[in-house]
Amino acid sequence: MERLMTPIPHPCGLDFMRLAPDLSGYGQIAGDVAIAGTPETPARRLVRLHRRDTGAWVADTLSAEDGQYRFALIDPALEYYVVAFDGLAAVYNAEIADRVIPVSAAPAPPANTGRYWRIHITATNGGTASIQEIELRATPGGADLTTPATPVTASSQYSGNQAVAAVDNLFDSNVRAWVASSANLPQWLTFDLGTAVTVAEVAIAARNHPSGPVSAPRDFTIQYSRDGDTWSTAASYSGVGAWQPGTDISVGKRFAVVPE
Ligand SMILES: [Ca+2]
Repeated sequence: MERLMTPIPHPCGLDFMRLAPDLSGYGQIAGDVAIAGTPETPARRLVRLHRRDTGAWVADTLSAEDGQYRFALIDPALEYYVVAFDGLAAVYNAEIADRVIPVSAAPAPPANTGRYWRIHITATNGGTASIQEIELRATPGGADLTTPATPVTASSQYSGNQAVAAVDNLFDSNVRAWVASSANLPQWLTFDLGTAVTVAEVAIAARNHPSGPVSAPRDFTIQYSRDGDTWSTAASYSGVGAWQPGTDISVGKRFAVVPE
């Protein structure tokens, strides 16, 4: 006699798995197979997953030597039943676990964490948007996550004031600042940090130029994205004024980034 335990989540036991091509998702079903007795004997068995509503076959796997098996990448919204049997040996009857509900393993995107970050400017203090230098920091007052090699793109850039100038760590000339190519808004700068990071603080220095303070951001958001395509807003700021020409990052302003 063989029994099939009610499946429970566990991280291993996957030996091989064959999936019907029409079902997928982030659901997981895990359990173990054992031969009844004192003690029970773990059993290596063919384990087959079916949809409970239609009986359609979904996937096969083999339980490991310790009896454990796992199905992954299945639809978490469906119910299933699981059949374990010993195939050609035919010593034991097949055992069924019915009404099995997957555990959803969908990865929850962490708040305030992304590979791509940007400043999205919807208003300046009157001039064409510009920034001398911007720093993204994992901790307040911490190291700058950008470097002069960080890929930067902009909504637009003036020919002599490229987007990369916002992360070149140079303040000595106003050409070392990013300047948009027109006074149109919004304007933005996007940074590819290479891997997902959490940003806790942004420091911004206005362009080191007489026009820097009026061209500095007034209303803006700090946004993050996992793919550079879909954006989430980490923090919003409005009415930010009283900027000084940015001769150093300490002349700029610091903004705490808190998930919204
Ligand atoms: Ca710069």
